[in-house]
Amino acid sequence: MPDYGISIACGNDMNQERVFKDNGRSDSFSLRVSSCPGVFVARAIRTTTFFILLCLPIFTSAQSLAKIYPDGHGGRVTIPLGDIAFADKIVRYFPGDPAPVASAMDSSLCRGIPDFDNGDGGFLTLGCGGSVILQFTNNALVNGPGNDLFVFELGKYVEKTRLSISRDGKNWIDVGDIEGGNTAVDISKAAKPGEVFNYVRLTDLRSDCKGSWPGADIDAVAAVGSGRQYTLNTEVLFDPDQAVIKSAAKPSLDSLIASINAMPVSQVVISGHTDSLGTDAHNKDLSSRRAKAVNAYIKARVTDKTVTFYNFGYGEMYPVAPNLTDEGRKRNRRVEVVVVPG
Ligand SMILES: [Ca+2]
Ligand SMILES: [Ca+2]
Repeated sequence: MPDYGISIACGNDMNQERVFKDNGRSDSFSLRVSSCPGVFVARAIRTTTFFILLCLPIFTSAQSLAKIYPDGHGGRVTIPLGDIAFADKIVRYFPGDPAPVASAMDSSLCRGIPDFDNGDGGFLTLGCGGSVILQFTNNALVNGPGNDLFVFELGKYVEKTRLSISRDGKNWIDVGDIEGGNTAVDISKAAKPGEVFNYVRLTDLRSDCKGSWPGADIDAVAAVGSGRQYTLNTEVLFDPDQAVIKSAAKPSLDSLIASINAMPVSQVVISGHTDSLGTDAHNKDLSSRRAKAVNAYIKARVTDKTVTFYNFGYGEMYPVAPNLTDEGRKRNRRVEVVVVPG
C-alpha cells in the first residue's frame, strides 16, 4: 500500500514548498463546445454545416485561474492556468508486469486535477514497466520559464518514471525522468521556440516492482508551461481553398483578441492544419498562408506589442480525426491558437 502521509524520507526536498512562478493569467474564452469553465455561453454562430458555441469570458483578476494544489508529498505547487493545465484525456494505458491491484488500474484516475485529497484513492498505478499516454485538449504544453511538466505522484517514494512528449501522439521526445523527490521536468532542451505539444507519456522504469502497487502511482499530470488552446474551424474563417479572412469570421476573432488584451500574454502560437485531400505541398502552403492571415489579424489588434507571435503551417501532418469521412476532414481543417500567459 502506498504511504499517503507527509514524509521527510521521500527525498531531500520533500518538505520544501515547491511553488512555481505565479505569473499566470488566463481567460475562459473558448471556441470549443466541450469546455468553457467559468464563462457564459454567449451565442452560437451558425455555419453552413454546424454550430460553434462562442463562450465569452468573465474578465476577473489576473490570478483568477491560477491555483495551488497539494503535490502529494506535503508540498504545494502553483499552476498558472489552474484546472485547465491538467491532462484532459487518457489515450492508452499499458499496465506493467506485474500489474497493480485492479482498483489502481482505472486510467481515468490520473486525468484532471489532483483529487487524492478528496480521499477517494483516485490514482493510477503504472505497474512494473507500465505506461500511460495522456492528451491535453483545451491547453497545450509549451516551454516556459523553469519546469514545464509536473507529475502528481503519490506514495512514499517517487518511482523512477520517464516523461516523453509529443505533438501528435505518435512521434515522441524523451524530456527527462522523475524519481526520488523530483516530480517535475523542464522541456526547454526538447522544445523549439513556439513549439506546442498535446501529449505526454509516462513510462515506469522498473525501479520498484514489489508489492500490490508496483511502479508510479499517478494522481494527475499538469502542464505548468501551458497555454490555453482555441480551435477555429477553417469554414468559419475562410472560403474553400482561400486564405483571406471572411468578414463573418471577425466577431469570433475579435472576441479572442479581447481575451488576449485582457491579460498578460507572453506568446501566441498559431498553427494551420488541413485535411488530407490534395497534395502535401498544396496543403502545407494553404495552411501556412491561413496561419499567417490569422496571425496578421490578431497581431495588429493585440495592444501589448511585446507579445511574441509564431505561425506555422503543418498541412495534413497532424490530423485530429480520421480523414475518411466528411466529418473527420472538417475537424482536421482548422487553425489552432495557443495563448500562453506571461
Ligand atoms: Ca487541460
Ligand atoms: Ca521550461
